[in-house]
Amino acid sequence: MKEKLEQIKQEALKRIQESTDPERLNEIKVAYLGKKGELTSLLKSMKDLAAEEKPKFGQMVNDTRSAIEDVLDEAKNRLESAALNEKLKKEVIDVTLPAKKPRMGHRHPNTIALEEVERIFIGLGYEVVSGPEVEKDYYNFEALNIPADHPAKDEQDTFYISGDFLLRTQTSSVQIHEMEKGRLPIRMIAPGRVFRSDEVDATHSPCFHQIEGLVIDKHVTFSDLKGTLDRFAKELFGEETKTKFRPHHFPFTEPSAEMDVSCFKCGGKGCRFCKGSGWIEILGCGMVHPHVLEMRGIDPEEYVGFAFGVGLERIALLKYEIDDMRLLYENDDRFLNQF
Ligand code: 2NL
Repeated sequence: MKEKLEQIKQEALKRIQESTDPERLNEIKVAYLGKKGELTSLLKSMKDLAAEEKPKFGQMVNDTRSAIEDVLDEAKNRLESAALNEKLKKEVIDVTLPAKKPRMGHRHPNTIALEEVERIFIGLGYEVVSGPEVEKDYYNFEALNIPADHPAKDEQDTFYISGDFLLRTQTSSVQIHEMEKGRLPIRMIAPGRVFRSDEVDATHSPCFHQIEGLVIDKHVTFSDLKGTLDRFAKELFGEETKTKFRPHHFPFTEPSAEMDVSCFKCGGKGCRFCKGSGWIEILGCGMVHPHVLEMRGIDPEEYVGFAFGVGLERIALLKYEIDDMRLLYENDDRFLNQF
């Protein structure tokens, strides 16, 4: 039986030394030291031994058990630390690698253009005012001399919310609210989102931005309007820019005009950009209609005003030579990153 014990021990040690994974060690442990393992069955066969041999043999079995246990523990530690080293080697982090560059956002061309326009008018002493995008029919149309049956209401067909409420078609409504406050004089611009029931194409969108300006004071003349907008054009497109005012019609101003600027591409000689005319249309303007003042309780004999409206997208498209308005709304990084 002693030989058998020795044989079991040698065999177990050999199998332990040969194993390369900790799972395997567990199986060996069960096979030799488990309840149905080899050592246990040897202990069970002790009943065949002489009484005086029993304690001695029991001791030997226990010694063998602890010898196997020690070697098992040692092998387990060895295999586990080898596995850990392997893992660490595989997962090594190269701290010298250059970091990924974060994608930085920046101002949208519309915003750049808006801030430029605001800078110019703030410099001329104007206030920047904003107002609601959902308006009453009254503030969007009636108060601007556009009664229910006026043809201009067709041209600016919009999105009606319910009953009397609609999405504003122009930011003039902000100026009506400002006039209502009863503080004069007024020198303001109202930039903001406006809505019209238009199909999307290279120059139209159902939602775009407008900047309207309003001045109301005593002794304001058409020359003030021309001088102000001429300065605006020169600041925006360069000192060499010339302006031209063509008669036009708006329901809320009288007289009314459209302002062209000399083409900043060809200097007025005529090119593809200005379609050969040398001029580019920029904005609409005029002297505030006396009826508009009257409706707001301002005496047109005492106070006079001028107003203008300019499309923000139009400015951005011209300034950055973008030929399709849809590019401004697509949020394509490759486009936006150029500004
Ligand atoms: C255009 C024309 C314009 C106005 C807007 C205005 C506002 C008030 C009173 C009178 Cl409260 N007028 N705004 C005046 C003339 C022209 O815009 O073509 N905009 C893109």
